[in-house]
Amino acid sequence: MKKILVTGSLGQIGTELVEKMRGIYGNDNVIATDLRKVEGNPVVDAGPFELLDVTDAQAMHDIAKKYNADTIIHLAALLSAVAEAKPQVAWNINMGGLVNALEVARELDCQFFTPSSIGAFGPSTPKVGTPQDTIQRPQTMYGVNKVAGELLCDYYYKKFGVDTRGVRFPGLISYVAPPGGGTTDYAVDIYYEALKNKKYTSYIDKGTYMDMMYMPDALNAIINLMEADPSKLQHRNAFNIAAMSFEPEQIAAEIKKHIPEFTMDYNVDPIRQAIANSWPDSIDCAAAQAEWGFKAEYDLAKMTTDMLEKLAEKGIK
Ligand code: NAD
Ligand code: AKB
Repeated sequence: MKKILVTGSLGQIGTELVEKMRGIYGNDNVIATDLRKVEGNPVVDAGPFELLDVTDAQAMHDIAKKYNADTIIHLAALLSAVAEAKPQVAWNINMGGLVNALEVARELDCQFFTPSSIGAFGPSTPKVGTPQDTIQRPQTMYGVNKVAGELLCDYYYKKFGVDTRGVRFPGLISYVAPPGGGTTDYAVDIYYEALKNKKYTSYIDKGTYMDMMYMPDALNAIINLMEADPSKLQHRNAFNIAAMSFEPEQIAAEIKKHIPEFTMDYNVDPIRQAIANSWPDSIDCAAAQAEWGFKAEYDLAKMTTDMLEKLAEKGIK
């Protein structure tokens, strides 16, 4: 990775990934792009930034060529709850954007990364210890996009030799940029509300387990997989990775250790609850561990301490 083009770079992942990669590869070597521009944001100000709608194939090609990109990190997408509300728009952005990005990678010989998700699994998938290779019959537009995306990336690798790599991210928890409309967002919102109001109303019901990961582990996973020796990769699109699995009562109990007066109640959102019910409780990460040494540093306790500290430093109270 020498010249890296990032799409959707102002989102939850891109905001932190661009900064981390600019620290490693050099400010001028990470070209951030997004549909929108946020003045004063370091992603826009600290290195090259271009407006790019990923459904515009020619514009993506032109920007990649202008900067001599040798790597594409394709992040632009609609997340599960938004995709379920606007399925046709989600298809256009999630699939149209992906095939455009893969075409640019093929034409300009770029290494390629795009994230899949635990949303690529569905109700008929084994729910506990979900294997790397298993049944994938999701019933959400987001899940349909993610399964099709995994297959498309494998196709570009096998048919055209594009070096495509990907992970199935669980819910990502972070304190820098807000999440963009997913099912797992409650596990971020709860920290803000705990500091601001000492209480939280969860839209996900008690007893609903989902895999999660703290953002520093997610960023390391992207970079480590992209730097991994290709001869060791038996899988490519996409590796199961997770750091913890919990249900709302458990994250609330962890927060209570720091904020004893914190309370939580429930007002379950049937749409996001149905999505969560169709996802695994906990996935098996053995392939990622064996093939490129995946390891997460943060568990629920360590993440909670860090989240509350970092949000307090940001002035959230
Ligand atoms: P996000 O919603 O926070 O950010 C997406 C970004 O894409 C936004 O900045 C948005 O402006 C941009 N965008 C939307 N439409 C666009 C378009 N047509 N052209 C260009 N940019 C456009 O998303 P994120 O959380 O950063 O997720 C990035 C990727 O990671 C997605 O593929 C998502 O499915 C995947 N993922 C995320 C999580 C998570 O918990 N955050 C978990 C699993 C997988
Ligand atoms: C979402 O909830 O949509 C994302 C994901 C797990 O893909 N956080």
